Amino acid sequence: MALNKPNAIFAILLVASATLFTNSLRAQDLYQAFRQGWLRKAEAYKPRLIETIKQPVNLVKLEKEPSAFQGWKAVSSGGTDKLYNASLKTESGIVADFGEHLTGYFTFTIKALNGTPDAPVRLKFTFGEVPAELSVPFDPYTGTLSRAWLQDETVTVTEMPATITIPRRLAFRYVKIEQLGASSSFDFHISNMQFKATTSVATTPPALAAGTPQLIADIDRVGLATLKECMQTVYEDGPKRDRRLWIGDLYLESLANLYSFKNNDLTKRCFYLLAGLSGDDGILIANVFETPEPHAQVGGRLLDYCFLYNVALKEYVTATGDKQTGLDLWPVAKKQLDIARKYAGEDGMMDYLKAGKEWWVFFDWKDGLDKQASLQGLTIYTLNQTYALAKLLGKESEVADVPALTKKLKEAAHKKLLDKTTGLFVSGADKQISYGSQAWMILGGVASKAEAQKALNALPVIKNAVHPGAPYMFHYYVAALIESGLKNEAKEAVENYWGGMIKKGADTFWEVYDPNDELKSPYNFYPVNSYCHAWSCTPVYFIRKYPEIFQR
Ligand code: RAM
Repeated sequence: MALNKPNAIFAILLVASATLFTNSLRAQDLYQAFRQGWLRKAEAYKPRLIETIKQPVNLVKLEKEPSAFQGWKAVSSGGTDKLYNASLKTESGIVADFGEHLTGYFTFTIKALNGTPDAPVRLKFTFGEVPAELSVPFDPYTGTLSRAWLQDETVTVTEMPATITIPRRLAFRYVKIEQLGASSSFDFHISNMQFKATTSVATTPPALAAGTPQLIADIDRVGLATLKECMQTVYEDGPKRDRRLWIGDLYLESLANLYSFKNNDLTKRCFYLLAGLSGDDGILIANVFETPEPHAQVGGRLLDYCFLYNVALKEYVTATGDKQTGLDLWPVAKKQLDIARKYAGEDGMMDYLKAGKEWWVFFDWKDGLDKQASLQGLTIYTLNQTYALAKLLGKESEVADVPALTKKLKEAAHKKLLDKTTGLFVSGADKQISYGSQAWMILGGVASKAEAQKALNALPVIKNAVHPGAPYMFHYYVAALIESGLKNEAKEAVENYWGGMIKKGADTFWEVYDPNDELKSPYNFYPVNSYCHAWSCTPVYFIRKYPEIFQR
């Protein structure tokens, strides 16, 4: 349609104002000048995945056993020949064990044994990281996360022989094979199974000191396996679920990596990716996806994780001396401190109630945990760590207000949250006592060494103390024990908690572990928990960073 003159002028004006509007929107992007460069660097540091072909090592039977983890154990039931040589019709429900946790792609070959294949065959494969995942019915599904995270896959085979790869990437040790539909006029069998396992880990860390206690060596081995499985083209939180980069998980994985596989490029990739995908306001988004294009989870704002980005960056620059990455990403770290400034009150206390309304304030999977003390402690910790980063980078002048703010928050916390009679830190209106509150107050440096020891020593005998709900919070508790000089207690805590998982048969460490409630799930259905979870790998960091505590 041809435009007459007034219409043409109107159209030109419209385009011009639209361009102005878009430009003004772009101008609101705090990192406009850097964003594409950060994303390019993230791409440049993307690791090549190492692929290894694995075969099942055994067949197993799953047996109910009240003393086994979640009530199920896998008992060897012979070699894989039994499966490969027999008709699947008679072996439906058979379980193959690959002997270790693997992440990658599953391929099987199916062949007719006798008769003429005259109809499709339908099979169901269920992949599990732990025995209970293959034993507990998934339906009716009661979980709060997508039912589709559970790894049961139906495959219809229309002709045979056939070699079929299940398209979905899987994370598992055990696979159950069931026959859902077949014709009576022919028999068939699975003649081969293999798994293309992937990880970006290419190195083997040094052996632990001779004489390291066996349990610690086992914890280290399982921690390394956990970390290796989570190290794909980003630090994933869990290869089964959520299969993405979360800042909190990245922090703990990058610490463990510094003392083990030393894949610094992967750490850099994750820092740049998160920076490149942060909000236009400069605030980080807690979790991001790599495909089909790198993108952040819309609305995924988690306060504690914004702070931990700074801490992770500081630890990385300190350990590697890579100031360039620190300088590139300094604007991001600096910006996250606005969160502290926004919620710090005149009285030196963080307005945790307001923050809780405006953010997801996480800290742990623990119902009822009061987060006042944790938030106050983490904020102080972050201010300290970010200031240390600024010093490393020669940027103190850009955060000149930080030392005074830190002091104010610290003094207020000491005055308002330390119960001088019990020696314990309290949190919230009900003065709740928790492991988390003690840990974060101590890491924030609110307690003197003597006060810290007093608080941590008092904790185990407090009846109503809120315990950590997940290994994530347990990490900070152990870090606080070490920080306070309670070395034996730190070692015992690692031996009891992660050693507890080892004793229950863990091949990789779990997302959630409550020694008194093995069926605990933040998602109302424990088979959807992740049983190879990044934030649970941190004993690797403790054991290797502090050999004098753990390796003797
Ligand atoms: C869990 C994820 C991840 C964690 C978040 C907060 O669902 O698996 O590990 O960082 O919660």
